[in-house]
Amino acid sequence: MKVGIFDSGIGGLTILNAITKSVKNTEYVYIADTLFAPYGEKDTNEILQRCDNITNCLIDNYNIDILVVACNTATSISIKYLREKYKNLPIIGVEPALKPAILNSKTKNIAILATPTTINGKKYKELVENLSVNQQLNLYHIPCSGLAKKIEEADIETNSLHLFLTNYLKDLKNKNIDSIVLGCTHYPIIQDDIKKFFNEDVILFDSANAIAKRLQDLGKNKNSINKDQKITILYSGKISLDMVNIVLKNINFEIGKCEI
Ligand code: DGN
Repeated sequence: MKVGIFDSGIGGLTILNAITKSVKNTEYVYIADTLFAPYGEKDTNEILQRCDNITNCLIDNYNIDILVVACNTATSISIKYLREKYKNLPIIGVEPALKPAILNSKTKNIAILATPTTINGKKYKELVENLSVNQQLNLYHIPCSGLAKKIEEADIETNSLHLFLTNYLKDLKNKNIDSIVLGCTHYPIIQDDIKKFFNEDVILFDSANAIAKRLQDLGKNKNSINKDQKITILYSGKISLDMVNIVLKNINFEIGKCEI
């Protein structure tokens, strides 16, 4: 089975990391569209066009069986369009893990961190409406403009990141939050830094395991003739190899540039 997966940059590697651990015997081709990153603050039509080009590239050049859109922002904008256009290709998208966070929360005070595009998108608003029915919830939405870019540029474990996070998270300190949704695939990379702003027993939710489970289910009908796992990472602009290695610790991969 061949799986194509993409994000605007290294964020989707947090998804790749989880799925390669549970779905073996598979060839993975990952595209980091770093030439166009970050998607979070870009024009909707431009994002849609990039997602379409990347999907085309993965089908034409790599003959993929399944596509994973490993980016909340790209999913929010393009999933409907891609599913309509590429009818024969199973496509898995990612959305903020609000459901498990609501189920876990005792205080019903939940913070959701994501890009402005995800939080303001129709898809996420529908998710909130569907899940909040008849529930008393306090959802604190934090559109973390610029955070994915900082992570992409390897600005992690620095004072500058701490100040940046302080600006976004300081008002949440006394809100008795017990569950946090990491609604951007970049954010699990800095989850320890985020956790520091909250009580010790706060739980962070991302979507990686749910995507791995979904791929496992979809992959059951595909042939698994590959004996080994093969992972190829392609990037369209610049990429920090250090960051790729941090996310894909102990995983073998080949890496190279691509044109989109
Ligand atoms: N990693 C992406 C997401 O999950 O939304 C977006 C990051 C970005 O390009 N801003």
